[in-house]
Amino acid sequence: STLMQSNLAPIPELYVSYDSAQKLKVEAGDLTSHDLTPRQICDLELLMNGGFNPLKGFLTEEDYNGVVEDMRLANGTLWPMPINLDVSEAFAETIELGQDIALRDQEGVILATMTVTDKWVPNKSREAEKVFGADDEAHPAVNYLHNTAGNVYLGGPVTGIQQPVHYDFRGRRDTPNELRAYFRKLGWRKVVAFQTRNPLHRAHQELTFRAAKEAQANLLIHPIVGMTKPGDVDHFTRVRCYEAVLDKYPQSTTSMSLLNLAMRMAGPREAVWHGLIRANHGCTHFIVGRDHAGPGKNSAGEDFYGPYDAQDLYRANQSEIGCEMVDFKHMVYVQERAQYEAVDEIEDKDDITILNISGTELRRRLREGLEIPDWFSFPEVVKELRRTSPPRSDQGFTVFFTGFSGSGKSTIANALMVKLMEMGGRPVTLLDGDIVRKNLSSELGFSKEHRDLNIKRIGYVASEITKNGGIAICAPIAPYAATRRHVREEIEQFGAFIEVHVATSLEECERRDRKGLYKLAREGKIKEFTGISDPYDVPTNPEIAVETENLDVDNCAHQVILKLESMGLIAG
Ligand code: PPS
Repeated sequence: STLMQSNLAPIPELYVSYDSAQKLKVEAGDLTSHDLTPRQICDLELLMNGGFNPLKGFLTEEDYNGVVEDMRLANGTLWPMPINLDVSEAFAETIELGQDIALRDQEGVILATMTVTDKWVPNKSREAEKVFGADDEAHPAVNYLHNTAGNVYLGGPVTGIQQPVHYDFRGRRDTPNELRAYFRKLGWRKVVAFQTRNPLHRAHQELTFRAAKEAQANLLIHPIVGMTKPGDVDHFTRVRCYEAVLDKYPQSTTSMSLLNLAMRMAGPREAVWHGLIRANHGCTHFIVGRDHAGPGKNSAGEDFYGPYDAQDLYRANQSEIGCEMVDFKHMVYVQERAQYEAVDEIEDKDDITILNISGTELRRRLREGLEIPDWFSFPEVVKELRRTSPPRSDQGFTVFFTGFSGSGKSTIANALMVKLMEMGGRPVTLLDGDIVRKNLSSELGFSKEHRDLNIKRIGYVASEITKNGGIAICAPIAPYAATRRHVREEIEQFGAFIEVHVATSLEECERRDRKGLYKLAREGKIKEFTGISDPYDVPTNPEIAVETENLDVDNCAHQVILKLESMGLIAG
């Protein structure tokens, strides 16, 4: 028959034709333009290529309210995730309703234009509560919402000019319509998608293989290469791993495509969103596991969502999602039988040995260079992971001192540097507060804005050093907890971050007053002086706090060395 299956017919995109795009691109050069953030680029790509169908642009205020309150657009359509163009207040002030703006990527290339129909200040706490389940910054998306996202949202329809440019794995990226056409061509009527942001090991291979068999469907491995949870294995490494695993499936039943989605780790809502996206990509089935897209623990140390909340919400909305749920078979390795089995199908549990290696345990073994058994993963995958995650003792790291002026940060940092250089092995760079302010941050003062800028610059340099296998020692006051946290996140992508609170009391610092600054601050001759006329957020969870009042410098530095040893960062 010529009738096309609904999951395989083309879906609407937001792109204009090639000729119009050329013209529009020139015209858009005169428009006010917004430089998209990495997350907005991901969102825009899926808006334009139909991955977020039926959205036609960034949400309007009315749609946003409906989505936040009960997962529905104003017209009643199911849509669980706010997709907003967040901008700064300063930028928003320059925009009038009805105005067209150009949306540029980070190199300045115009990807789209947008007609701004809505502009509003969202209630971020409400968004956090409703969408992510709690206004708790331990949730990566809530943290993003409060600390990275702009305070004003712009909404309105988008006109697509061109796709964001990708230089990596080009042949493995497909738009929804490209995948639909591919399935059509191969005659794949049923396709079960597997969402992942982690490397695949044998258990995943088994479960996806089984899911496909059960649904009598072909399998699409559909990993996220946009933005995942901070701290995840980078997508370059993962894709090389996926390519190795792809060979382990029966040929011609399984395919892989990369999805440039910016995840929010929103658990249940995220599962529904993922299903809608997969339906747009021509899939008929979707695997939802235990704790799907879970963000980890909240600030009280508990899980944000129940382990099966995602499956429940998905099931309740399945008919509207248009992509049937295949629930995750929890696969475990049975040592006596040397094979993986679905845990709910094992009857003789008392007589057998079930082996398992958690994600945490895997990371520990990589970090410490320990064995990763063959039953757990594929040798090719382990080899890739070891290439990117050498043992901790071969990785770079950052020691970040924080404390009041005159607390002894610089002195201890210097001693630490000398001790590390004595040991040898890695290059060491000291980014001392005073030194940084003479060069890297020479034009900055001590307002909150300038201090944050100063710390972010130090964090940037330290993250580059850490990434390249060196040791960065930083010693600024760094009075703001949120900024320290930002730096920690940036660095922990590449190596360890050791926050050292030099816990000398303000009274003691003032008594010592080594530079005579406290006296001037008391007299009002220095304004905004930390501890006197400016705040200092005492670190709540530093890796180590050193007391300088009863210990000499050498001893304080030695304490840090011991900590580094216990973390496996330096050979004992
Ligand atoms: S910050 O807040 O982290 O950006 O500060 P930092 O770069 O570490 O710079 C702190 C040093 O600058 C001197 N100084 C002041 N400190 C705090 N508040 C005010 N208003 C101020 N004005 C000058 C002071 O010598 C600090 O040096 P340290 O090494 O901390 O004693």
